[in-house]
Amino acid sequence: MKKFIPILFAWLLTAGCSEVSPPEPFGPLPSDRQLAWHEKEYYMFVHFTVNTFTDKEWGYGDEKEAVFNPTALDCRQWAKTAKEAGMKGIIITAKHHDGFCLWPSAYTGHSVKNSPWRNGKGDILKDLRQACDEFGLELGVYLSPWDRNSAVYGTADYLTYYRDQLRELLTDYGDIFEVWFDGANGGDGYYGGARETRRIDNSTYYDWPVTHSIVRELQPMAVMFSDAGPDVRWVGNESGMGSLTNWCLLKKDGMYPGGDFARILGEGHEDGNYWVPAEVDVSIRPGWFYHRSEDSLVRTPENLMELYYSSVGRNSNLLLNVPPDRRGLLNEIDVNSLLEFRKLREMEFADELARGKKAASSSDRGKNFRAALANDGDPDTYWTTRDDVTSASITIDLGTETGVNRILIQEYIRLGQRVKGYKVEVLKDDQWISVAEGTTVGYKVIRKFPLVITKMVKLTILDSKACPVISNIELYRSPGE
Ligand code: FUL
Repeated sequence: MKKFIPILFAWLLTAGCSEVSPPEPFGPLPSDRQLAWHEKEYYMFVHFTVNTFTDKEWGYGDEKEAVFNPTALDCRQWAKTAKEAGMKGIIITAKHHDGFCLWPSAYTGHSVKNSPWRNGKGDILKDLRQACDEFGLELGVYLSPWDRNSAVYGTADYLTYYRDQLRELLTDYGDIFEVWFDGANGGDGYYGGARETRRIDNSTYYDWPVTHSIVRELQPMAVMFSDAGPDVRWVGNESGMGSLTNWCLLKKDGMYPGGDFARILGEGHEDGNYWVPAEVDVSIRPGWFYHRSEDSLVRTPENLMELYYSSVGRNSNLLLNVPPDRRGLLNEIDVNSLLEFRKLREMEFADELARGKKAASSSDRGKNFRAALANDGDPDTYWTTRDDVTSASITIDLGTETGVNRILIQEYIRLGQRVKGYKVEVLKDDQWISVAEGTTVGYKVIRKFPLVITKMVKLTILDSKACPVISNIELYRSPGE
């Protein structure tokens, strides 16, 4: 009998542990840099170059440096606005397709150093770095792979040039949180005076793995964006629409920037083998660059709120472009809209109703994984079930009849993206009424539904790739529809 005691003890120990040990991670997982990126949610895109002064969207590459002459450029105003708007960072077009560089690159004369702005002594990247530091924002860079100014574009020498410029940007301007690789390649351009059409093969010419390794080496915490990642993917449109079904997963092998993948990029791949979440890039104006003729077409705060729901509310980050005008300032019209949008957002999510309320679930995994951990306000705790459960519900008891019209749900994505289907119901006259249904959740979804007065809200995970792991549920009564 004596020898069985240790065995019994060991059995009890493992049985006890297995009940309270966390689920194993499932499928592809986000890296630390991607986790940090998810949490940024909303940041500013700044499109600024010679186009601002020539009133174009795509410069041909033959613009004289002399045209670049902002009269009152102030990166502090950009950063202050971004901060006050509730954004977490700024990504700037260090070089757009026209090839003009906003920093004094050592590798070309086609830059601010030959412009009249500050007698050629200015450096917008440097100013913006300082401004971002002052306002507690992160900095990202867009370096257009297509360069309509460069004489060597289309040859191997251009790749050396491109990578040298990238090294400058990633070495001289502090920590960079995101590097943006655009997929556009239009063909014709100035190309050092050749004025011709140059076609490259998007799938091979840029030899992306080499460029990616430079970013990893110089800025290990920076995520790289392109149509095909490697870290963050384009959402497939420029109208601000995240996909309702949105997997952070992608089969990116064989994909490349500028390929014909727009249809896939919205949803991602349910069975994707890499974590490559979607970013929604969209402009506050019809164009990406400032045009006075579009002053009356700036998105309203209400429209920006819709964008927020169709991006952040659909498991995507929102990269909102706000282009400086010819003074080098964000225009007053845009600034007002951004700040009013912030107020709207604060009103929309003013009173969280679920925090700390009684929560119960149809099933849980044990002590450290109970329902109450989904509405405790702690993103590092979660409600989950035993491994063999892929459908379960959690009910939040609001205590009294309460008006509700929004739900926010988050998966604990450190353990993978799992949920494939869910529904939200409220108790009305002793009956459960469905108010929202959906497919994926991921980092975050926010769903609107018509105002209901109820005491109980139930989230049912209808299907999940593995046991659901829900880190957060919030409920709101917003003044909006
Ligand atoms: C596109 C570019 O061609 C536009 O000019 C803009 O920069 C947008 C963000 O990406 O591909």
